[in-house]
Amino acid sequence: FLAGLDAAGGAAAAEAPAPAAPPRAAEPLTILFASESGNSEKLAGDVSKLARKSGFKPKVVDFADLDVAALSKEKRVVVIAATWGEGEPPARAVRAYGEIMGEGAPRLDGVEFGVLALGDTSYAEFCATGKRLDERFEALGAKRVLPRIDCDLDFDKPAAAWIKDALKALAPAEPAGNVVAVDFARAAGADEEVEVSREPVTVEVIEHVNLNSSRSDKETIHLALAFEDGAPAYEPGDSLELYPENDPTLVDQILKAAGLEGDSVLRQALLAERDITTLSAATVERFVKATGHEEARRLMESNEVRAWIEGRHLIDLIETYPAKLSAQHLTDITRPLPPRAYSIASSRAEVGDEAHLTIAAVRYTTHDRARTGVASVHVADRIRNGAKLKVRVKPNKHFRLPKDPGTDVIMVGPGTGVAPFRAFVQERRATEAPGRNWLFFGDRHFTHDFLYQLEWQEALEDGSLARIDVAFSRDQPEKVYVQDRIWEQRRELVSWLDGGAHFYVCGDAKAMAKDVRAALVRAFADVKGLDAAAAEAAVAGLERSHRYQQDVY
Ligand code: 2AM
Repeated sequence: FLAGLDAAGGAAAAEAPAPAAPPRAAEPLTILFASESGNSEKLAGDVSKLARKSGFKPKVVDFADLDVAALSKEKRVVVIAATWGEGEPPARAVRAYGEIMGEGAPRLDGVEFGVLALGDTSYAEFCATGKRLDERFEALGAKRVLPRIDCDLDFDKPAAAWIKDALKALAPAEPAGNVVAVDFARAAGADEEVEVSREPVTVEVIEHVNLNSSRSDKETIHLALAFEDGAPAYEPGDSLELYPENDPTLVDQILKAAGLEGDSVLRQALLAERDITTLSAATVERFVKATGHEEARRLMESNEVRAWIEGRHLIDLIETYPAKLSAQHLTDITRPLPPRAYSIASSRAEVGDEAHLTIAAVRYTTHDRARTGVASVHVADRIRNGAKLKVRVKPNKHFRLPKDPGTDVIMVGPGTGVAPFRAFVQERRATEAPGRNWLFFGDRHFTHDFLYQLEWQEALEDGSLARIDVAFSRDQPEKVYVQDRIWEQRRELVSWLDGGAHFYVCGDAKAMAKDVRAALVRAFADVKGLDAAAAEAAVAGLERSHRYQQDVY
């Protein structure tokens, strides 16, 4: 049996003549996850499944619900942690993360652990949350049984391999020091489960409309997609991952700079399969390795590399440091093109075998070069009615309508953040949910940017919206934002919340979501006469009881 536990993994174990292992009690294994968009949570489920098959007794715990003091009682822990924004832990994990990092953290002597970190190499603080937890667990006395893995967006395969290694490393030792027969043979076939099993499907675009007026400085595409074989079972709150194609002009610029014009196979690969925009320190390193470019090496080894990367893309690197590249070099330098997730803006109860998306075209200029968002501008510029797209549902069970249809909901969704609330309102209308629905919407200008204005008017008329409060930020000299409306309506809002309403925020994570939360804390303090700490505790209580949910990006 032991032979089966080396590098060959489960398959070899099946061939080894297995001595009959004595029956043993399953060994406990705790899988902690810190998730924002659901990837860590999904991997935690994968670990759990494989662990159970391998003879462990797994327990999956969300950081949001973690009792940090009780961690010292664990025997072995797998930590799966995502990093968000500029090196921050996921919002729901902030409390427990702070407690683990803080002075009151328990000793973890006797705990064995391994960390799987998720991140995005296009951000400077790649995998910071996982790295810090990995160091912290060790500092608190826990024993690291295998090196941490830091995964980029294409984490499926490396994560699956690490999970297998982790379960081997965590397998309990017998007194003689031998590894107990954790049954990887029984786990044969588990590969498919650890890999993502949700296959993308092809859909047809049946509606493609710009929701902004032609005089707006924004362009927000409403996209209706038809599933041929019936819509997958998505729920309001879920996202749809869209597999984009790169800008063909950019592909040609890269091919030209690399001296590879005319390679049509490579061109197709760069269009549909490789991430040809992201420039990170890792990209520069891979470029230097592939080309041996001396000037680029000096940049890589200097302190300026981060500042240089800021606002630049791969094309800037290739044009600044010209080198003859091969197709293999370009593949080595780039990473796979990840799909982009968009909140679904429809309910199946209302639209049947369709899914709708609300996608703002991202266009900006940095370092004198026009830049475009890969997926959003693919949709805005190169997709029309009748086009086909590849998509995959990404469930989000942390952004859900209340189970009780009688519960009121308050929704805060400026800009494209309004998308999931269109799904919420459709669902509540189609299911005749008696709870009241209150929407806060904001954008730049009333006349150009009031997304889905007619639908909201109809919803107000048919009662599926009880009220809507809008903040058009640029229609007057002073900026007005959704949080200003929340503050103005604080009495009514707190009374809804006291009556059990759920509160939802979708949209910009960097500023808006934090400002909205702060406004709600101030509203509680003012309306209920609480001090700042008590008001903060009231909002934290809403979060803990899952009555304050956010989907931010
Ligand atoms: P602005 O662009 O005029 O600053 C949707 O993008 C809307 O969100 C816009 O009206 C935008 O205003 C606004 N917005 C920008 N920053 C915000 C913040 N910190 N909080 C709430 N809304 C914000």
